[in-house]
Amino acid sequence: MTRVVAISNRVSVPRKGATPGGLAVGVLAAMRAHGGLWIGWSGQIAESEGAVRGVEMVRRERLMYATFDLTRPEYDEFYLGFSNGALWPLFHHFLQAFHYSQEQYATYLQVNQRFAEHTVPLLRPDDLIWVHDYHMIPLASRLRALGVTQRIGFFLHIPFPGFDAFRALPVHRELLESLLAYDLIGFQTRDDLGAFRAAVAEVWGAAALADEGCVQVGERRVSAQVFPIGVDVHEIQKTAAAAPSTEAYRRIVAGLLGRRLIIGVDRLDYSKGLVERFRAYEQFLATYPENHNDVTFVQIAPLSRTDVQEYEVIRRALEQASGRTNGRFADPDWTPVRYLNKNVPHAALMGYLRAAKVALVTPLRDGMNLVAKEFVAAQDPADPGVLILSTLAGAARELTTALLVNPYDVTGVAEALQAALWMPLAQRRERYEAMMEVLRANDIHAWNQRFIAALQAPGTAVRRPGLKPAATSARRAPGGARILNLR
Ligand code: ADQ
Repeated sequence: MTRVVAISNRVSVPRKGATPGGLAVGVLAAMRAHGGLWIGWSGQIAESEGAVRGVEMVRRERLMYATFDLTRPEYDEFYLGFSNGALWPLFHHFLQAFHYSQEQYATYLQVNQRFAEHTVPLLRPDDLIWVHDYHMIPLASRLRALGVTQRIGFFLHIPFPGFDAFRALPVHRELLESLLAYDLIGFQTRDDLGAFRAAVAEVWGAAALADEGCVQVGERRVSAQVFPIGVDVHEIQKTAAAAPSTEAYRRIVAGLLGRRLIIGVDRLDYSKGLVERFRAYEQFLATYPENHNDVTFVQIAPLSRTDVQEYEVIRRALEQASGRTNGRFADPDWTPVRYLNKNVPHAALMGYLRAAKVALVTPLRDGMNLVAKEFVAAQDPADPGVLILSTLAGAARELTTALLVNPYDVTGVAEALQAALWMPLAQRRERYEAMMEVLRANDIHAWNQRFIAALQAPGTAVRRPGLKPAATSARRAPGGARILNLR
C-alpha cells in the first residue's frame, strides 16, 4: 500500500499516556490509515555545530518517526525569525508584529534545503508526501531540485493573507512560485483559497485561474482546494462522556462551587484575541450584575514562542487585564477570572470543555480553530453548552449555528455572553445538533482521506523530474506578467 510521508516543522513522537492534539491527530490519522513516516524537527536545539546529531529514527505503534535537531542560529532565524516573526503575523494580518530580514529568509531557505536532504534518502518510489504548514513552503521546490518525482501535497493550517498584506513581504512572489512545485495545495476555507488565487492572478494574470480547482502557470498546473480540518468526534465524545469520573474533572467542578463555567482555551498568541476577550468579560460583568458570583471564567493559555517579543507583551497585558477584573468585581469567596498559563493534557481538556456552559472562542484571525470544534463535540447532547465563535475563525464557515461575534466588538461579545448563559435548552440543543452534523460529516478521518485521495488523483499536475527551485527560473512574459518556466 502507498505510504504517507508527513513532513512538518515539529514532529510529535507519541509518548505513553499523552494524547496528541490538533495537527498531530490529523497527521497520525493519515499515517495510520496508510502506514507512514513522519519527518521533522525533534524540538531540540544544538548549541554548537558539533553538537548536531544525525537523523534519529524511532518506531512507535507501526509508524516511523525521523527527527533531527536545529542549530541555535537556525532556531533563531528560521523558526523564531522568518516563520514566526514574518510569516505568522503577516498571514494573520498583524502587520505591526511583522518583521522581515534577508538573513532570516536565507536561513529559512537553508533549513528547508536541509529538511529536503534529510528526506530524500528515506523515500520510496510510491510514497505520497504530505507537507504541513508555513514553515515548509519552499520544501517541494527543494525536493524537486534533488530529483524527487513522487506526488507532494501541502496543507496550510493558517489563513492565506489578502494580497494587500501579502505584498508587504519582499519575497512574496518567490514564495508563491515555490508553492507551485507542489501537486496539491490545501487550505482551511474558501476565503483562504480565494486569497491564494487572487495572489496568483495578481502575479501571473487572470489566465492562471482558467480552471476551477487548479492554477496554471506556464506548464505548471497545480490543484488548489479547500479541506477544512476536523476533529476526532467519536474519540472526543467518548473521552468527554467518561470525564466526570476523572480526578481532573472533579477538581475543576469542585473549584466552581456550583457556578457556571465560561471557558477559553488557546495558545497564548496575539491572534487569539485574548485581550479583547478579557475586556468583553469585564464589560459583561459591569453590564449584567445579575451574573455576579454565579459565573467563573477560566482561561487556559500556555505560553508559546516566549522568545518572540510580541508574546511577552501579550502575556503582561493579560495579567493586567485579569488582575483588573478580579480587583474590580471579586468577593472574598468569588474570583471572576482564573487565568492559567499551562498546558493541559488532552483528556483533561475535553473534561473541562464538557464541564463548561459557554466557550469563548474569539480569535482576531484563525485558520480553523480546533478548540471550537472540540468544545462542541465534548458537550452532553442532553444539555449542551453554547459556543461563542468569532466570525474571523475558519471554523465559523462551518459552525454557522454558534453564536457568531466580531471579536473586536467588545460590547457585542458581552451581549453574546449574556445570551449564551440564559439560552433556553431547546435552542441550545438545536444549535448543537446542527453543529454536530457538520462535525460528523467532516471529521478528522474524512479530512485526511479527502486530502490523500486528492493527492493521489491523477492528472492534476504536469510533473517533471528534477525541477529547479522556482525562484531561479521565473521569466517575464509579454505584458509584464511573470511566467514560470520550471525546467
Ligand atoms: P493552533 O493555533 O495551535 O493551530 P487550535 O486549532 O485552536 O490552534 O489548537 C490546536 C490544538 O491545540 C487543539 O487540539 C487544542 O485542543 C490544543 N490546545 C490549545 N490550547 C491548549 C492548551 N492550553 N492545553 C492543551 N491543548 C491545547 C493551528 C492553526 C489553527 C488550526 C490548527 C489545525 O492556527 O487555526 O485549527 O493549526 O489546523
